[in-house]
Amino acid sequence: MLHKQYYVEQAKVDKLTARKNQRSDFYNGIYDRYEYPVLTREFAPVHWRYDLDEETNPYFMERLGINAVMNSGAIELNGKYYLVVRVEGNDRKSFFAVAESESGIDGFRFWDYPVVLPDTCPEETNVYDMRLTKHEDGWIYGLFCSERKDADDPDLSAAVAEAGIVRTKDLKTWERLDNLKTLRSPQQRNVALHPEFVDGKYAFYTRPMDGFIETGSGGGIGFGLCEDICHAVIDEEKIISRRIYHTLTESKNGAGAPPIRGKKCWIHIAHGVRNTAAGLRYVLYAFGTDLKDPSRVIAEPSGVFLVPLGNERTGDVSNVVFTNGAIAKENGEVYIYYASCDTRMHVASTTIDKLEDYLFATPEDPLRSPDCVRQRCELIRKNLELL
Ligand code: M1P
Repeated sequence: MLHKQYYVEQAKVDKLTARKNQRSDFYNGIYDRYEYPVLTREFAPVHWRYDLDEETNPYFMERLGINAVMNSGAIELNGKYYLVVRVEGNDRKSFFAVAESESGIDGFRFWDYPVVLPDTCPEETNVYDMRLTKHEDGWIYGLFCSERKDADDPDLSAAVAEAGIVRTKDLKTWERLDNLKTLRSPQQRNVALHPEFVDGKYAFYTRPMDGFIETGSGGGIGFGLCEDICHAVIDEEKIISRRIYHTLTESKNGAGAPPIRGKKCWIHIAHGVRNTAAGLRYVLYAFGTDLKDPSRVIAEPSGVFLVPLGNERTGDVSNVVFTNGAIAKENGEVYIYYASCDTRMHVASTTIDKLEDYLFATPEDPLRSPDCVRQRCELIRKNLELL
């Protein structure tokens, strides 16, 4: 017989998991948003948080609380939808856990145990933000941020970020490979693996950074090739999506999920960051690259793709949306999973056709107010002729 509160808490998790999600009344024609987050910390199993033994926990106290669930990799396997979720404990450390759903928009339930990655580096203090790639070599790769204290810097917050690499066939057994080495960039975060070979090599989207927070001389989202994924080394990183003054990527940007193969291009949904008086603002933007040469940008619609709205604007790190997972279904539907404010997970749904129309028919950013107003006046003039 368990403590009676166990049944109360478990009923709350079961109710959340059983809750049907539905499209909200938000409209922009590009994607649909949903009424409820797909995961919050309240979805974490009771047996992850409480000691269920009445002898050692007579007050039924939470022992290992969960603070947030966020930035999740996503994959469809055998008709089911899986998120590899960044779960942050009350101790600030993140770990990965698989949550499974039949629909992709609701019913996500965590597996009994979190992912236990091979522990290969004693200095590694935190791991987060896994991007999953179903690669044509047959493996599912997970690329994530591996963070440790910068031993050369006395500042207590000084850290080093590298890209860790694991691979699996079933999301249960994970093999750890060497961390990615980028010879020209001291730090890396937001690294994703392209799903196909490019010139017979593994292709990575990188984010060169001089420091842990600041990208410094890092110019944007990079692209680099390497032959051996088990000991991945990249020399040259070609910047494909540049940081630009007075745009949403002015402070930094980073790849989202690995790109989706469309009919006309590789579809990328990335994040861009700008500074404001209220701190950094993270939004999503999109671009398209050539199907044969994924390092060549061929579509660059202007402006934001998705921003935090309503309740999405508040949380542990406010004014942030972040994506590192998306699922393109066989029927052309696309689920984009995004976190708000490093706190909870949401889904937006669209289609490949809509995304490509958005990419190619949305005008580019003319980068100056006078040109932007001319661009808008042209749209208004054309519309007024129709009204
Ligand atoms: O807090 C917002 C995001 O900050 C980082 O992103 P970036 O490297 O682009 O600054 C990441 O740590 C991410 O986890 C976090 O959501």
